[in-house]
Amino acid sequence: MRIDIITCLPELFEGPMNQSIVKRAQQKGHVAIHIHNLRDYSTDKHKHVDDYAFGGGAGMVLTIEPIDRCISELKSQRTYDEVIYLTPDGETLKQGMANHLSLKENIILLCGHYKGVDQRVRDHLITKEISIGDYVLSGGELAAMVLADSLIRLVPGVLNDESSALTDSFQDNLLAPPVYSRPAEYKGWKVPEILTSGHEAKIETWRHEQAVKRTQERRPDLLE
Ligand code: 6GU
Repeated sequence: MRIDIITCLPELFEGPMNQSIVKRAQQKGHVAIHIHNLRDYSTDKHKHVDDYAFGGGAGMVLTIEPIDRCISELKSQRTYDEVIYLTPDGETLKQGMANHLSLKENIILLCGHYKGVDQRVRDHLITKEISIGDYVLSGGELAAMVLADSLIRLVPGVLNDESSALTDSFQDNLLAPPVYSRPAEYKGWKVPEILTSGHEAKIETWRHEQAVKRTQERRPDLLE
């Protein structure tokens, strides 16, 4: 999978995209992440990528020209399955959407900023609009990283069997069951006996029961 990210703040991606699972996924060749600085596609001498909104009102708007130039250049090099705009008024990201998108070959993520982007970008260049939840972030960058991380861990080969994405919370509309590690007793706090019993089938049943219980208590909406 190849992910091209278009942003005015490329430095933000340096840390999160170069650690842990996402770093290893790139090193192993499962994913390639390319960050593009929108300013590099501006033609004016001050490298502006935003301007005042027609009709007035507070806040600057990302203009269509640099965005179109960047997306057109990328599209001339390969075919993209989706051109995604991260925006609070997009469709809310859920595990099902992540599963679906993780099967794509090439995607572009456009990070908005300021008061948003010229509507013509959304009407003519974007194929999908995604939000990561009902709250407002200062820009689409953190949302793009959240989306990218959620996709990358699902790409076959990225996770090993032990940390398989299939046992994650939400994967079957259930939250994950509690987990424990050594020591079996600490300050008198004991690990549930079943987990140290060695009965594999019983442990599986227990884990499923715990997952259902936790989901009923914390997220009953997932069971509806
Ligand atoms: Cl995608 N962008 C911004 N700016 N805020 C958000 C968001 C996206 N998703 C939730 N809040």
